[in-house]
Amino acid sequence: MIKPVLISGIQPSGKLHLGNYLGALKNFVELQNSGKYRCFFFIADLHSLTESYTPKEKKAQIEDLMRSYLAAGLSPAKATLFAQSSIPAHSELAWILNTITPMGELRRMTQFKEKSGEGAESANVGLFDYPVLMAADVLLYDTAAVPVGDDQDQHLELARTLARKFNSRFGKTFIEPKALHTNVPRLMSLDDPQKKMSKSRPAGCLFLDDAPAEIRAKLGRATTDSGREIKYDEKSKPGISNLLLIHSSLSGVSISSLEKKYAGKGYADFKRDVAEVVVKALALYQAAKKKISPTKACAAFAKGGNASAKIAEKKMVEVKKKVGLI
Ligand code: LTN
Repeated sequence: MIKPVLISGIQPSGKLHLGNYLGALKNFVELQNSGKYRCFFFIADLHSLTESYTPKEKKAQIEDLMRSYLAAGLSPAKATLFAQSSIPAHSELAWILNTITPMGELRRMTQFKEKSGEGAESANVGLFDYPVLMAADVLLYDTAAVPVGDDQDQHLELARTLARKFNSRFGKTFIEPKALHTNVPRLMSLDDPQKKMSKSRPAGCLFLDDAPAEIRAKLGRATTDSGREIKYDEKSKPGISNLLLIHSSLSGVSISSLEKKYAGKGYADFKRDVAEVVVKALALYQAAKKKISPTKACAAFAKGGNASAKIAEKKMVEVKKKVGLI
């Protein structure tokens, strides 16, 4: 039986945090290990050039993300791992798709509107064109499933629209990909549980590379709520609910069992325990990452790059024939 293709990527644009891990990376590893898909996981380095960076920073971010993929459990023996920029077909297909993409579709994209803000006219064209490159990433591999957060649904819908449009104009070439939503926890910032955990709020953000002392300090300072009960209630107890979610996601103990376990106990004890759960979970990842050198990581991604390039180039020949370039 041939397995359906699954693809996803993460941008190398700064340190990964626990929200990224539970929202994407951990899920990638589970999908890889399920054996149900032919998996491709890549580093969306071209996409990440749409945000400000220095070349030195960028190179370090790419190497760091490669090592993080491997440390989290993605394996070149089970999935094809590669860097987007190592395969020219991604940019090449993006260009051809550009020529069938209406400006209006891209102008409507919520992420573009949010990221460009008031300054849409000075925003770089890459930011505007971001969803078309993403469509190319997916369509090149005859992808069936794309695990993404719901913030990417609109982009994936565009990929489907472009596949349909290309197919109807030039003949069946692409498969329409589907978003794969799994139940991922949405972590909130430790210092302000009304806001999403994000690297732009470092005090409330648990980074995967944080040392145990930092983790304990951040959790010690985490905002709790009025009252003293340890109970899941996002509305009246957003801080405690977020900590319960973090504990449960990493320990595997259900939230209701945790509520029972901590009945009658104080916030301070609970926060200390959450810190230990986080320290323990990250220790495994951090130890694995230490053992993976940038050279070793780059070699694994180069191998995957060769394998994906073959598939992508074959697809490009088909595309070029269809549109009359060759
Ligand atoms: N836009 C995605 C990253 C991304 C991606 C993709 C995900 C780029 N290309 C193709 C899935 C498939 C993000 O920022 N989460």
